[in-house]
Amino acid sequence: MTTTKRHEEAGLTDQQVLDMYYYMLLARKIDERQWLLNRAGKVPFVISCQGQEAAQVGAAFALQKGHDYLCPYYRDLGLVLVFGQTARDCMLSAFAKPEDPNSGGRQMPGHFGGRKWNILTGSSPVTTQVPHAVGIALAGKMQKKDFVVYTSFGEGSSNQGDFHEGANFAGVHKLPVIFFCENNKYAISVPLKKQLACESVADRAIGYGFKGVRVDGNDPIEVYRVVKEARERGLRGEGPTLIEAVMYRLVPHSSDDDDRTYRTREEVEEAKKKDPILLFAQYLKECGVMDEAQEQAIAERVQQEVDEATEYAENAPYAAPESALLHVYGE
Ligand SMILES: Cc1ncc(C[n+]2csc(CCOP(=O)(O)OP(=O)(O)O)c2C)c(N)n1
Ligand SMILES: [Mg+2]
Repeated sequence: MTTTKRHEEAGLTDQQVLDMYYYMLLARKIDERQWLLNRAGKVPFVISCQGQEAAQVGAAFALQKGHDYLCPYYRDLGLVLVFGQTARDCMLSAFAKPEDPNSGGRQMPGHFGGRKWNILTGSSPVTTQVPHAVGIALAGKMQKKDFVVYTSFGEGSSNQGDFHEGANFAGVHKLPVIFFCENNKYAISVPLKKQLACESVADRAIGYGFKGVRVDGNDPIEVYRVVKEARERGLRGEGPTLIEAVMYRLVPHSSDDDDRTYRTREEVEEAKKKDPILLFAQYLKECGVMDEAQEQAIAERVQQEVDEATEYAENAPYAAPESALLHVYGE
């Protein structure tokens, strides 16, 4: 049986979807390794992308790398890998080594940032990245630049004032912002039904005068398609778009959380049947883009990158203790 090549209809080549698969798998395997390192007492904290890779990689492929701006959130490993961060960068951050490009090991993992990738660093209070994204878009509009700003956040974070203020301002000024909500059904232990009284996060766009779209976050091709459309709308001066990608957080909130206290194992096992990586591998095989040998080769390449990154980061030197006071007080 051959499946229609939905990716071609979306404007993606066979090579591009293979690359998407590679990035999704790389994100997953870095994440899995970091959990092992955490449990072995080698890295202090992990905050996962597991279950969200399709949405992150699909979105990243629809943006222009090195040109558009990203104001991501802590789970966006798949997104930042496509924009240029490497497995080594991520491991350096996990081990809090000074070579970490995000912050020299000074921030928690997941605080992605780097001028060379147009990734704006974030802070720990959730949703603060949203008004920042809106501000960058306003600056771009005033300077007549042709970039869009992409900002992502969880569905729980869409209840914060920062989201509503940012969305309102961007709507009024028709700014080229893509508000990308990764609805993974939980905000730590709080399930979706206790977070929102409305049907969907996407509906919130109506209140701010722009388009809201709900998309299957386990399908990178669909996510690519809607983010590409949102980008084009932004560039045409038609203002922002709110995209709600629906998925499931496959692991606990963080390495410090025990999700057995608030959700059943049956629920998690059920969600694993829709694991975006398994579904995408299946799609690529059914439409003849990837065979067993290619799948194996991608898995080996990823494994090798993760191994090398782990070894490098573990052996990298720590910062000198006296450097802890740098950038804290005026010199
Ligand atoms: C302003 C603020 N309140 C609370 C927290 C603690 N906190 C960190 S992550 C999180 C849950 C966020 O849930 P959601 O937005 O759905 O994102 P997810 O972690 O599910 O991807 C909370 C409450 C915080 N960091 N900042
Ligand atoms: Mg959530």
